[in-house]
Amino acid sequence: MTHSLTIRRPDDWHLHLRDGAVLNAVLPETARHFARAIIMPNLVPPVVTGVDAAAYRDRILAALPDGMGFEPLMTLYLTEDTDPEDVAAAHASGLITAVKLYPAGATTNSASGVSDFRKVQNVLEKMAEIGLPLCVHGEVTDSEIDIFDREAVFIDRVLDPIRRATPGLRVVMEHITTKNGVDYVRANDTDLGATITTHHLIINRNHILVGGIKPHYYCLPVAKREEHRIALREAATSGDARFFLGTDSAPHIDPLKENACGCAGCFTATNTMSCLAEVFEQDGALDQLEAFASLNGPAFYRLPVNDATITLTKGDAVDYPPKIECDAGDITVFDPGFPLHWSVSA
Ligand code: OTD
Ligand code: ZN
Ligand code: ZN
Repeated sequence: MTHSLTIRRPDDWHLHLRDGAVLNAVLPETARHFARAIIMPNLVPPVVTGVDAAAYRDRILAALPDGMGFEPLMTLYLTEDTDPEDVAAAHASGLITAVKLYPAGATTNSASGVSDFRKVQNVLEKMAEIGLPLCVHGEVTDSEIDIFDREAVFIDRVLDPIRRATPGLRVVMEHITTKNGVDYVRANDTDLGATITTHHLIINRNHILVGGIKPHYYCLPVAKREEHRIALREAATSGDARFFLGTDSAPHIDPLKENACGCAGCFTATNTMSCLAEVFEQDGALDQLEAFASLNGPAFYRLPVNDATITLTKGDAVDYPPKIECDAGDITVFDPGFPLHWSVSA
């Protein structure tokens, strides 16, 4: 039996850090274990231009406690007014690592997202030309489409047409939640990858709704049926280089989650690596954890892997705080529903 596992330091290829008091509270939770993260641009107002991204990166670095190393990989929020030349300049200077596509209204702070995909075709073509990846929140927003079907319908109606119209565009399907998403990635070439969150490997829709509504398990895309969770587990633990970790750790203070109209998002930064070690061990795939968390993402983004390592050690149940304190209010840490035995050391 494996009791200790040393892997390259992981990266988080999809992370929400927010701003202000929440940024200060959550940044150390990620930086403790992760070397880099793709930083989501859905602030209010969103990070739209290179100037916005540079200022946000400065605020993140200023919030980093002394002695902690962490590299934020910035993204721009794609709008119908995005200027392809601004995107190209931000990429050329090394400021941004990806551009993020939100269908308007799909998730938290996505009101400025795209409604008419033809209006961003010029940006997508520029990105294909310069090799800049597009990160996609893959859900349609049409009110007549059932929320549990929105990812599958997006693949057929939006994603596949965009990819056909834009040869060479490198796309990351963010936080896939369905077998349809897994199958679509598997059926395509190396220009397509997908992130998978920690929580979608652990919860299905019953966890949200059976025995009382659990607001801290509510996120978007919403967790689906068990068969989909199993497909995600198979993809994540398979070693297939097209699948990699993007936690989508999305903090909201408790009063906004435990609310008659609660915000979407699971905050997993604190215990993600312990959760993943448990998941991969359950599936007899501890030997694939490094690929999923530390190798496949850099390969897709064409970045070097990290030189540093972390060590996961199995022992008595790991203590982690149930909530992170924040000047704006407490933030509840994801509860996987089973004890965690793998502690992380640098
Ligand atoms: N999903 N919450 C948020 C974003 C994500 O779709 C996402 O990436 C958020 O709060 O920013 C969520 O449930
Ligand atoms: Zn999203
Ligand atoms: Zn997200």
